[in-house]
Amino acid sequence: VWRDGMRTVDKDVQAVTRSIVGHVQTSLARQAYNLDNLGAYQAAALSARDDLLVNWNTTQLTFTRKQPKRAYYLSLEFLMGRTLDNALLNLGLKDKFTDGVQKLGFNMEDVIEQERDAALGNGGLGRLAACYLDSSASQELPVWGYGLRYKYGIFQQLISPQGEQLEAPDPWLDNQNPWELPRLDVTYDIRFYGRADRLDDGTGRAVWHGGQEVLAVAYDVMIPGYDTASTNNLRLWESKPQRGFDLNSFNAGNYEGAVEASNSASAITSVLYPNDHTTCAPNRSIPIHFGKELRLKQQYFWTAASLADIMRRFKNAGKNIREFPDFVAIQLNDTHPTLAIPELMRILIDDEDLTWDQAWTIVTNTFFYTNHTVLPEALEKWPVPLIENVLPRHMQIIYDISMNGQVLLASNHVSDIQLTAFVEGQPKQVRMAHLACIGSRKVNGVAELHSELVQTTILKDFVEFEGVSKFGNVTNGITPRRWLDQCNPELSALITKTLKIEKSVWLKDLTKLEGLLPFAEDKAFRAQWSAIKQRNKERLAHHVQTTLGLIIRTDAMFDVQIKRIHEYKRQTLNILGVIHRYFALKKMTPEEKKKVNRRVVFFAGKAAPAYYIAKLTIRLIVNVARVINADPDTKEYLQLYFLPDYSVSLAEVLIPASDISQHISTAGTEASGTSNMKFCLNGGLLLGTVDGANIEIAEEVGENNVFFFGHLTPAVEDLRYQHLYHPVPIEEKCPPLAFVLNQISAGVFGGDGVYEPLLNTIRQSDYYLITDDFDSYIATLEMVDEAYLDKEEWIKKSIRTTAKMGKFSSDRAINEYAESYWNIEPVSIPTGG
Ligand code: 26Q
Repeated sequence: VWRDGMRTVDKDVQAVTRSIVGHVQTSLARQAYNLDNLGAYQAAALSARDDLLVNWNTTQLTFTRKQPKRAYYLSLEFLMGRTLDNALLNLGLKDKFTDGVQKLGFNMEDVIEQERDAALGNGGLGRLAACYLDSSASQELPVWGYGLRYKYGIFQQLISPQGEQLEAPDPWLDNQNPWELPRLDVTYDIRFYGRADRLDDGTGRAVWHGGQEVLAVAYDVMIPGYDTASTNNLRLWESKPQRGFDLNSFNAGNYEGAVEASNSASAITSVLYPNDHTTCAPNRSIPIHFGKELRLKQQYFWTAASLADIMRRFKNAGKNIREFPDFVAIQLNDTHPTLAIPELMRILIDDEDLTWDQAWTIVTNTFFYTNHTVLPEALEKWPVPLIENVLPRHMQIIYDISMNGQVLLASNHVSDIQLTAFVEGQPKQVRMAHLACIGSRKVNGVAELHSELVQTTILKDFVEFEGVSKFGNVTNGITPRRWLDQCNPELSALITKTLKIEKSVWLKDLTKLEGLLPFAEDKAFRAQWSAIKQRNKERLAHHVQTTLGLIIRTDAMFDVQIKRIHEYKRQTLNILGVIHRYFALKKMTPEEKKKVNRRVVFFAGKAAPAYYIAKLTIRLIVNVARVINADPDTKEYLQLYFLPDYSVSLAEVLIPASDISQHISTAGTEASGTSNMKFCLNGGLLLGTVDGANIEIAEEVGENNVFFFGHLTPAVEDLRYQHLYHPVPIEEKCPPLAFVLNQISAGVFGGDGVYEPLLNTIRQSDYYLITDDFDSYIATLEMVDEAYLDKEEWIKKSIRTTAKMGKFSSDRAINEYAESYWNIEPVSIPTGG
């Protein structure tokens, strides 16, 4: 018998039940005998929260006493998912609680399912932030997260009978949230608009006054480390009016005006922006500035409150302001928090009386910037007039930073200083990536290839100017606690048994998985391995049946693509491949069909509400599914599902069930990808392009264990040039693809011509190279089929893949940030409160 991890809280089952029942009576004001699952969840959560609080307090007290250098992770998104299961696992109390709720007549899995996801993020960037918090606490690193407490997280996705995506609000706080602690005493006044008057004392200082003031209120979320008492904090800001409403307007009879200011204050943190990779509506049918002011206000509100909080903590420690970078490192998660750079300049110059140079030295030793994309349309740019209006003082500072940069550049004999200017264009816009770069100590990308592209494309001129040593790479990682132990408990147990080490050892040093390699040769082990995959498929099928009422066959290969819907991720390539397979099946004789590998293809993912082409892609998938799944000629061999409302919790069911997953972005477009790591960790094989972290996964697991296809990054630009200046009709270039497109146009999947704009993106510029990669994609899918038919060989690949995923633990990634960038060290926390 191995321990389920060191218990950081000492408790027996009786104490657990007592505590749960206590919460039923006193916190929920209910009786234990007529409790439902939701009540049981709430009481269990409150009970677990008591335990978290003890560790959280000890941790924060230890930090205050020891005053270590701390790191702050500024992210507009934290895609946390559910908390209860994770909290119990990290506390080492899962077994006790499972027994405890059972004694009260409940099933732990049902109880866990009652919790709503905290979905304060769009996708990869937000989930990465969540994994990094888990790893920071687990590595006992003094790291806090700062974000916004959106009232509504990412929208809920519904699919209409026509297959269209519909968006509904996500009122995740409706059932109240046991995981947050309101800190109504921790507040800051945040100013917008008004005027900035420079003092004419030659210091460059200014006074910013007037305008609107909004209150930032702190809510703290406890982040428990795994197998340690170390419990970090995620501080989320809520916006509130400074006073309930404007009494002057009210008394003057202007009731609407009286509540208007109050509404506009609350609006700042009311909803997460559902766009990823597009800073404006992609089809440009919506004016570029539409809705942008609120986003800018979100960004400033959050960075200003976070910096004020960091500054207050720093000052309470009684240090000299010049020591700021010795005690504070701030990581900018993409350019969204870039306003923190001019904001810290403002604080240091206007409030702390430092000179420009003193302030700039502090700033450029405090910030670190991670880039998450090189797609041009995703790079943030803010119109100068908008910043001037909302943040007049910051616009002055940005101009000053720009001017100083230009002077420096000129003295460094940089060839074309225009390129590095970050206030450019007509109308003038501020390029946030340039500002983030120049104001940071280090800049990194999120996978080797991507970091290379950052240095050779978007920030090329800064490499020339500031030297290559400013630039680096930290390949993303994922937490093996959630993405293996929690989502795939059977596989986790088999691994522990096989490695003959405690679970807490390999979950904290994931390279230990290599010990599984010899067992790939062990037939009995392979049988257990594949039986677990089979049960995970049945678990998924059961989930789909209970939530959607669909019956899915489980005696087939499960082929999964789950991620935000975007042209660069090429869900279109996948669906066109499915249609190609469908017609191939229809042509087969019964004899031929017998040799076919059965496939169930799953898609899930949300489209940005204004992203017309992405929404059409969903519609096409849903309608193709309708035809294929009903066709008696093919339905035994090919099934297709679009699962609505993709979420962290849905991913936790889908990923362990996958035989193969698709990560098929046009080469050079996917910065890293992180679900690729999750699938491989769970023994799913990877079908992908030579892009992002796929490349490093292949390096680890061996090229013979992944399925690569498609053109490579250096070819992409040339191919696009060819499309533009030497177009070849698809009929000539790729007849099988032309056939598929024509079938869609002919209405085989209904739609009455609605898909034409989507098909035209391929027929016309084909920016994402569907026509160039289709043949090799189809050929590779066939290789996958063939490989799957050799069951034993496939399981070996699966085992070897899991065994070699150690590098992709977010523990490794967070340690790289801590050591090479932030210069922070672990602080051990005494157990037992
Ligand atoms: C920006 C301005 C205005 C409105 C929205 C945005 C915005 C919001 C979210 C822009 C981008 C995002 C999200 C980007 C994202 O998730 N990127 C992904 O980050 C992952 C973690 O590094 C990578 O693995 C993925 O490759 C990358 O696409």
